[in-house]
Amino acid sequence: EGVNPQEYTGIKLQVLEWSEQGNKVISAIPQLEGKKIFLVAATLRPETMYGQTNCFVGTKLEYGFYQSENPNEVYVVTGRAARNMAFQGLTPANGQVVLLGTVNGQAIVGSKVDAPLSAYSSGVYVLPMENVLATKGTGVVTSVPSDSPDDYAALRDLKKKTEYYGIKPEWVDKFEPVPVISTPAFGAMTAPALCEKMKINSQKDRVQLAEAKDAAYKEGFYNGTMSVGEFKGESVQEAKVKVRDLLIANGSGLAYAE
Ligand code: A2H
Repeated sequence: EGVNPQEYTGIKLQVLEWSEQGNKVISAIPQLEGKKIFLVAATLRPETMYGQTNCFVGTKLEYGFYQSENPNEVYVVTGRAARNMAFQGLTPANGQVVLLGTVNGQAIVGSKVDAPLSAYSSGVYVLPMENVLATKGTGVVTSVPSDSPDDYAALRDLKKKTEYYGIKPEWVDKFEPVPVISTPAFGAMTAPALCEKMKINSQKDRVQLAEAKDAAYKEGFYNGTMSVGEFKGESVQEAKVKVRDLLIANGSGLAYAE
């Protein structure tokens, strides 16, 4: 971790339908009754949210249900993130953390969530990813396989081996990457182009993925143009803050730093 704060955009993915396991967990927590529950993902690329195809959690991570600043809303994040949120106006009172219950990442896999701005407007699924760190962000990663090599590699692994990963084919089958940003170097979809060029075979190819992530981020930021959405035709540098502001203004995003 560096010395400068990292400014994320928190993306609020409302749970539309719980997995079987998730349903058992939430049914046993009376304080959750009647509340809107959101998985909150931390992203550095709010302008890519049009291309969300799923949401990733760590199967071995523990998540909490935390009362948010809004009495009707509960956030699902790691305990570490909740403690940070308590000093950023995202809990009922400054410094206060109100934990209503806990759930293991594995139990929420297969839940259906609403991904704000996504082309998949009827919802996307919560899926497992091997490299979700407990020490970064909220422990929830929203997946944009068109522009994130990590997300592309992980989603492709899942599509190839649904049984191995314990997921249903319908959670991944029709969720293909969608073009969001075009760049001179990588065309309509940066992550698939880079993964092919660098022969990245799976989410386990950590060294090449780190390199691809760097290349994708730089090319997208400096040379990318929006191909969809409210700011279509604008540069990524301009659109980044506008999409972030739009998400925050319509209540589906929040400012989160650590
Ligand atoms: B980014 P930094 Cl399109 N574990 O969002 C692993 N990865 C995590 C995480 C965690 N606990 N929390 C957040 N992240 C991911 C979009 C995106 C991201 C795109 C392209 C690149 C990219 C869609 N996923 O990140 O180490 C999140 O994925 C590469 C910079 O704090 C978040 O932004 O710099 C990014 O890593 C934060 O990484």
